[in-house]
Amino acid sequence: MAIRTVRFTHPQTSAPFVVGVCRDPDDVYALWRKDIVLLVGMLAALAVFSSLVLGLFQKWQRDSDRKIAKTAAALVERDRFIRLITDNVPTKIAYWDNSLHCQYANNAYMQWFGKTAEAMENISVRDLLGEEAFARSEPYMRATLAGEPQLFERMVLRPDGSAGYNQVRYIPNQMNGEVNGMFVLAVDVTELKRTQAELEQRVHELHTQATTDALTGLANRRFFMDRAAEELARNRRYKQPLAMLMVDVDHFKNVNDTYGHDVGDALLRALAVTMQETMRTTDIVARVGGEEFAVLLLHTDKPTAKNAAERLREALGKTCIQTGNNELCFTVSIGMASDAGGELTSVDELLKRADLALYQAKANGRDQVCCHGES
Ligand code: GH3
Ligand code: MG
Ligand code: MG
Repeated sequence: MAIRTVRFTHPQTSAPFVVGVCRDPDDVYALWRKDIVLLVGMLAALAVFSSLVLGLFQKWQRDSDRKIAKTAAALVERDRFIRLITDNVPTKIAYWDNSLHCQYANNAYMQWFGKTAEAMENISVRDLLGEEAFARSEPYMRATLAGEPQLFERMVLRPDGSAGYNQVRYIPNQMNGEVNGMFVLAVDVTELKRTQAELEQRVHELHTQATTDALTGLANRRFFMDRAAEELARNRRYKQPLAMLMVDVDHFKNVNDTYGHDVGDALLRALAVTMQETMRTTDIVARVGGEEFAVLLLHTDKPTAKNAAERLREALGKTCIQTGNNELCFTVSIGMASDAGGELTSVDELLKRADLALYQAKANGRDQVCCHGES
């Protein structure tokens, strides 16, 4: 709007006067009209722009809702998938948070402890295992929560009271250097353990059968020869003396012929007991033939071995068995061969020398000890 200044040239008048100003309303409204058109135009533009933005926002929201719903559905499906797998494996699987409260347990795990899913939810490990089992497991759990995976075997009592064996694996759930909890994987190895124990027992029995004489329980010839070979090899290295005794019962055939085979067997068993009682525990005593025994005296020089052989001969001579009213006693002959320290390399040679000495003892009239190399 234009402002015009009007100056009166002769304003001296005492009478009031009125100034009338008149404007063409078209001029006035023209201005308004221009503004209103502008305003309406701007509002329309704003409305169009807002609707556009709103439309775009709603589309984005619908898209992201769809995406969230899809992701949620995928998560539910994955959860179902994982549960389907874990619930159908015999391995017991659980997840414990770092305050040792249960966050997940599969069917096998719940069944092992006889618990329902509701009972398992957020249960503390101490409540689940009980004080004693918890005390045994706690060090492994602490180590796992410190980031070290654990693997161990454990005897556990089932809710029905029966004992079982678990092979247990604790795996730390580590993220960005922090352990948030731990997975527990436990495999029932009860059957495996039982089979393993049976197998070990069988191996032990087979080993015993292969190395022991069934009649007397002494070492058999094979075991004796193997041990003698080992000891000879050791002696060559450490230059230690050793000696071998061959012991043969005198006129043993008479026992069988007169009293029967059973009595002969009983006498052989009695002689075996005496031999074990008389010799040192480090000596190796074996039954190497029908009524022949052998002894390997470790770290023993010739004079000491000779004394031991004499002691043995006397002890065996006093070993008698009762047959009815009779007491049966027999003498033995002993051949001895010795090695001062690493001279002999072959067990057969040592055995041969002891046999020759035994032959000598028999030839000299029995009930005596003969040493190889001495007449
Ligand atoms: P010597 O040694 O004094 O020359 O006479 P011997 O009678 O002991 O000699 P021989 O070697 O001829 O006899 C050994 C006997 O031992 C023959 C066999 O009947 C008996 N014999 C061998 N093994 C066993 C056994 O396991 N049980 C019994 N009862 N007798 C056995
Ligand atoms: Mg004989
Ligand atoms: Mg004999």
